[in-house]
Amino acid sequence: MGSTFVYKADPARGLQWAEVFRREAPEIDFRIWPDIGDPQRVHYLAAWEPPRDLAQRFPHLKLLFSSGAGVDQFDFSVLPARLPVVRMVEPGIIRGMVEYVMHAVLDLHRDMPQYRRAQQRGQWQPLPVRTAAERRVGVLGLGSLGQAVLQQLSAFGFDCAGWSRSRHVIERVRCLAGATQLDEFLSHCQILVCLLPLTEETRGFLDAARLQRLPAGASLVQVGRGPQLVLPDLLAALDSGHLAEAVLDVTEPEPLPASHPLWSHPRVRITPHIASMTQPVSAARVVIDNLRRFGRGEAPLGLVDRVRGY
Ligand code: NDP
Ligand code: OXD
Repeated sequence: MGSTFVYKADPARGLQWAEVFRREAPEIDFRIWPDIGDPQRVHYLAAWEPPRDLAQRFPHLKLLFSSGAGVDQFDFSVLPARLPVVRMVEPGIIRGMVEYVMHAVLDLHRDMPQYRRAQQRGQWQPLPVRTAAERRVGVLGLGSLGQAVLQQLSAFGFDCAGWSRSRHVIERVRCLAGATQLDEFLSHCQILVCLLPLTEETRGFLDAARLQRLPAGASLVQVGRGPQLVLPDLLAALDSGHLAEAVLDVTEPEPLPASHPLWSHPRVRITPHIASMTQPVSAARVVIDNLRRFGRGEAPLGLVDRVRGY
């Protein structure tokens, strides 16, 4: 019996996945939701939101892929306990995130928010130029995205640190780990980039106390997930002057209501969760590669640890 792969996310991108599967894995019957064919043959599903009755609908499912890097949108309690879940680790989404964060960090580093405001006032007002080596940048989360971002930040010459649950070793980056080194890490960060996954441990992570640990005048780039940042605490930290600027790509809720005070805050920039996106062609190739790994009895790359939640 052959295998069916069902794709359940944006159908236009699904067509690009289909083309890659047709060329590079013609033995797999690739289908785009809701055209699932015989549900008994569905062995693989890639989805942003899997159907709630997944276990009943696809009784022979062998692998569930998230169509994005995050898996916080999955309700693990309704997924069969032994079903392996794989998050998206692919070069396209990594490149997109590196671009977004580099843009945000360079903009903050070179005082562009102040120059934009000065322009609005018609003011020609040079500020001292600092070198990248004089700017301390830190990244929360040293996964596939955090590490790629740090590689580029350190190539620019920034004074870089990173923080994660377990210890990592990254060239030219001061890597700190665990609760005992969090305050030391935060006190380093004149620009803090959050690239943590959303889990029970990271919900509400960036609160008043942690924002207060950043050096006075620090800025935040939030690209992880909205519920990690306590928005009233962010507003208070900005309004007290402790935080200089915030760049938010993710918020809670999304979309942010039009009446929310952050929209008009002069020192906040908001983008609508577009820092990065899975790129269909490179993602489909990575998924095909993972199917082959799985077929050889190897663990797929990006396998989620359900206990940790990422
Ligand atoms: P990974 O799973 O590869 O990495 C997660 C990192 O976070 C790891 O270094 C992990 O530590 C660390 N971490 C997790 N929980 C904790 C904790 N409680 N304390 C300390 N460190 C922790 O994820 P990715 O790099 O692929 O993606 C990160 C997140 O970026 C995604 O989950 C998603 O939310 C967000 N994202 C946002 C996008 C956007 O457009 N805004 C696009 C894509 C992703 P350790 O290494 O020790 O396990
Ligand atoms: C993702 C995202 O997790 O787009 O891939 O946020």
